[in-house]
Amino acid sequence: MLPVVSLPKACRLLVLFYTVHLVLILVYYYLAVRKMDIFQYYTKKQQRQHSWINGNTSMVAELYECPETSPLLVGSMNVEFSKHVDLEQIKKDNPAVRVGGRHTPEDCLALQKVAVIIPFRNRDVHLKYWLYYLHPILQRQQLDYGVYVINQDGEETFNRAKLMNVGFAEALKDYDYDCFVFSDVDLIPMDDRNIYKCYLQPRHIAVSTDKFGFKLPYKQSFGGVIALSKDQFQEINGFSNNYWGWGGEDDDIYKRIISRHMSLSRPDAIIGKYRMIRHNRDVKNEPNPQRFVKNVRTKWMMNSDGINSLSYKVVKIQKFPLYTKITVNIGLPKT
Ligand code: UDH
Ligand code: MN
Repeated sequence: MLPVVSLPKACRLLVLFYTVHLVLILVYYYLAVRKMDIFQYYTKKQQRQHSWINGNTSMVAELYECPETSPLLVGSMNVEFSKHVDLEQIKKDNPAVRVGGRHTPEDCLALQKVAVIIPFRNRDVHLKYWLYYLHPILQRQQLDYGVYVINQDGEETFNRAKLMNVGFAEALKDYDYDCFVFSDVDLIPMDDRNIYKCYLQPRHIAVSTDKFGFKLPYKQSFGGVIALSKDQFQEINGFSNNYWGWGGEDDDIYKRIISRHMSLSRPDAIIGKYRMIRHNRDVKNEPNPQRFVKNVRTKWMMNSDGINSLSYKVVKIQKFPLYTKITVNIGLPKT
C-alpha cells in the first residue's frame, strides 16, 4: 500500500506526463499543418513554372491568380474609324504582345486561356483597326490570349462557320486554350468591361451594335462576337460546315446550344455596345438562299456536321507580330 504522503507526488507525475503528451501532440499537429502549407506552396509554384514555360519563356516569377475583375479596366471608350492606323505603330504601342499575337499577363496568372478566332478574307483595313483597338483591351482584361486570323484561300464562296471550326482545331494545336472567342473582323467593343472570356453558359458578347441601333436585332440572335468554352463547343459539335455564303450559321449554332439544354449569357446593353466598320457586302458572300431550310434541320444534322466532320488543308501559317494568320483551303460547297 502506498504511503499517503507519496500520493500527491504520483499525481504530479501523472499531470506532468499528460502535459508533455499534450505538448507533443500540439507540436505534431502544427508541423503537419505547416507541411501541408509547404506542399500547397510547391504545387502553386509548379503551376506558375508550367504556365511560363507554355508561354515560351523560361522566367519563373512569384505569381498569384489574377483578380476576378481586372483593376486595369477603364469602362466605356471612344471608337472611330477615321484615324490612320499603322501596324508598326500598333506593335510599338503594345510591346508585351508576343509573336503570333500572343499575350500572357506579367504580374498574375490569367484565369482563362483564350483563343480569339477571326474569319477572314480581303479585309486588311478592318483587321488593322481590330488589332489597334483589341490588343490594348485584351491586355487590360488580363487574359492569356492568342489572335488567330483564319484566311479563306481562293475566290470561292465564303464560309464563315467552317473557318471558325478550322480556327478551333488549329488554335488547339498551338496552345492549351480553354476558351474560344469567335469574332467578326469589323466589330469593335466600346467598353472594356465586356470581357472576352467564357462563362458557365455560351456567351453572346456583341449584343448592342450600332448597325442595329444598339439593340439586339432579335431575341435568339447569336452573331458577331461569341464565346464558348472548349467543353461547350465540343458539346455542340462546333459550327456547321455547310453554310456557304452569307447568313444562317449564327442561328444554326444558337439552335445547337438550345438543343443541348444550354442557355445564353449576355452583358447588358451598355457594356455590350459595339461599332461595326461600315462596308458593302463582299463578292462571293451573297446571302445564302438555303439558309432557312438548313436552319430547320439543325437538330438532325448537328451530330454528323461539325468539328467531327471537318476537313480542310492548311496552305500557310504565318506568325506576324500581332496575329497568327492561317490560310486554309476549305473546299467547295457540295452540289
Ligand atoms: N468576312 C471576310 N471576308 C469576306 C466576307 C466575310 O473577312 O469576304 C468575314 C469578316 O470577319 C466579317 C464576317 O466574315 O466581319 C461577317 O461578314 P459580314 O461582315 O459581311 O457580315 P455582316 O453581317 O454583313 O456585317 C452584312 C452585310 C452588310 C451589307 C450592307 C449593305 N448596305
Ligand atoms: Mn460586317
